[in-house]
Amino acid sequence: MGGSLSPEQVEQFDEQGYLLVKDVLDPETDLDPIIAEYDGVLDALADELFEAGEIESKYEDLPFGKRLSQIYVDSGKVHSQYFDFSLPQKGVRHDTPFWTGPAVFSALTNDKLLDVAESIIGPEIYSNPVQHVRIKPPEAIVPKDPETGRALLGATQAHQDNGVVNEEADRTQMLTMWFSLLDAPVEAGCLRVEPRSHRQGLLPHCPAGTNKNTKGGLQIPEEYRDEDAMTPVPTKRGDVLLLTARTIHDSLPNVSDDIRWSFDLRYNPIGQPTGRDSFPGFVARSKKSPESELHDPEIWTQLWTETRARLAESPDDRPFNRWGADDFSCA
Ligand SMILES: O=C(O)CCC(=O)C(=O)O
Ligand SMILES: [Fe+2]
Repeated sequence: MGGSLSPEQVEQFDEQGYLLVKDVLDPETDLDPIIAEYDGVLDALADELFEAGEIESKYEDLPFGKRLSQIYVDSGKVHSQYFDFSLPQKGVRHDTPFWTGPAVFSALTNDKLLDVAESIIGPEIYSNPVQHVRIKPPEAIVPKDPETGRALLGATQAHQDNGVVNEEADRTQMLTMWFSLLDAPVEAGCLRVEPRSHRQGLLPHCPAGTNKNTKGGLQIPEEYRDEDAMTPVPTKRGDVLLLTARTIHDSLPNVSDDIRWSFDLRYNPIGQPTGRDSFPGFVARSKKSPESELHDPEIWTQLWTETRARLAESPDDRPFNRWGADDFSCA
């Protein structure tokens, strides 16, 4: 379990643009503490919404996934920002919620993940702040956007992660590490990748609402990609999927009856631009200067709290990506 990649795995990643690494994380010791932490976050959300009269019950007897889904249905809203360990791309307020608890921090700094990252980007590892938790309820019940009729938190459209950051990061060796907290089979809406698509450079991404993209989110138009080549990558708890910043990927809709729950983290060599420099990253591992590594989850929370205050006072008006899309993040 865990550990560095073999030379064959590194070669496969270089050739295919993605790699599924089985059993990197231990479901019980690495993932269950994160799930336990989010139980408390959901408790707090239920309390707030109940007190505000937005839900009829706190649904305390339901298991996490069913409870979260029921709360979204009952309130008619998705509350993804409440759980996320990042901030929205615009409209940050002093009270914008986010969650940067110690269990989340321990995932970002997990040695097994960093060993894998080191095999790809070397031993000077920066935790890039383009990162999300995605907890997607079954698409059939998730509240819809009243204008488009699309699920507010549904399938992700085809994109390259390089396409959803600024030009500054075009030469950054940004590695995406995606893992599911629960098994993510095809029906739960696992990721799909287009193998070898990373070799063709950065492709155009169309913002939602343009005639090339009626679906929402940034999307690479179909003529630039091979829909038939899209390969689903179902994951089990503990598996980690690696993507290059140029690998075309999307996700399937969640047609199961439970949530699809994932973390997507990004790492790059220290010193390279992150593509979102108004957000705080940190040194996760440095062989050269171990004293620069961040090991304190409270300082990490403080970085995000300060960032929130700064952005609430003076919003950063620079677009988050070169395509001028509005506020939907598919990164
Ligand atoms: O989890 C998803 O649906 C999309 C994830 C994604 O695009 C990413 O991790 O870069
Ligand atoms: Fe992505």
